[in-house]
Amino acid sequence: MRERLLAWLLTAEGFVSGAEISQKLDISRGAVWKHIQALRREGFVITGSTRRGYRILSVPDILLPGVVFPVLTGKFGRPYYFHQTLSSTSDLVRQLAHAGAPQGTVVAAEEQTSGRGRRGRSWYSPRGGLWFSLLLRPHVSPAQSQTLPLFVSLTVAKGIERLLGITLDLKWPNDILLGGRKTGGVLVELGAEAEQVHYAVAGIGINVNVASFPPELQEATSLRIYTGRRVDRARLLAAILHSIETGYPRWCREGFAPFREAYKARLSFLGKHITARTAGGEVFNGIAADVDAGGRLLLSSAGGQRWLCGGDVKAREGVRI
Ligand code: BT5
Repeated sequence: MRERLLAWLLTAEGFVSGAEISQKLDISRGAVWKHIQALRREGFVITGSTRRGYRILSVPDILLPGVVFPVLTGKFGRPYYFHQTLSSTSDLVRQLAHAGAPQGTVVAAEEQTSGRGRRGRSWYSPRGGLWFSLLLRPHVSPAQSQTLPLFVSLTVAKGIERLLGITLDLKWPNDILLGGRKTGGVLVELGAEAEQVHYAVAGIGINVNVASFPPELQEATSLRIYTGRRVDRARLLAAILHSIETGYPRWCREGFAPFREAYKARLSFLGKHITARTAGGEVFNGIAADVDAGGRLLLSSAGGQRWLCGGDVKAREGVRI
């Protein structure tokens, strides 16, 4: 009920009278007042007078459903769950996936207490960021799903670029960078059997309005630090979901091939000397020469060529990327 009232107030041209609300929503004037008070407690600034009714003056910078719903443009983001604090948004999406939640389900949190990256690494998730997970149910093989993190990173970057008019870089396989510093990351976790993917949880973390980072993350930056302005996180979430949703049917049908050139165009270290560490701990040096349609990175060195399926890369000492 409160969401219907909020959606109405947000889209109304001017004041909406208490009597009209009470009649249309079939609730008492007292109940209308209670909902308005609850919205004020959540941070909405609402002016009201007995004669003219209610009008929203400002919306809080919190990813409440009532703030996010009006700006969503597609199916992704419905249903949408929001929590002030969660261990990890991906944990909740995984539970929802097991309970039969549909593709497009999104869980967002203002902060995560155990946000995670790949291979058990931790992800710093204070207030001010955009931390959310999206449930996908692609009809693809586990082999094709290898390129899902690359596809998601690319479309997340494109969504941010389109909204803010800035250019982002990508770092293979799943990092989003601004001016060479990490601004976001993508973690895809699968629920799959040998032949079939049942679901994929795309966990997306973007340092949006985060103002500072702990000493061990001095290589990180945020959209706010980089652009010098606060970013509307609800609109950013909507832009990212729109971007993923737009490319997703094609990725399901044709895989990563149609996205490969756009991905490579954003890879800041392509053609440069890098050091790569595989998931198994092996270290290779070489020139980052290519990324193929299977999402593998080609390392080229005097010793020959090597295709990497996953791992971490960084610039060789003294090389700027
Ligand atoms: C990632 O892992 O980059 C994937 C991050 C995914 C986070 C989202 S938030 C919503 C959802 N819920 C979750 O629990 N996770 C997802 P990886 O490539 O393994 O990078 C992890 C490394 O990045 C860490 O070891 C740190 O060095 C660094 N790092 C941690 N927090 C950071 C931050 N906020 N900004 C930049 N770098 C960070």
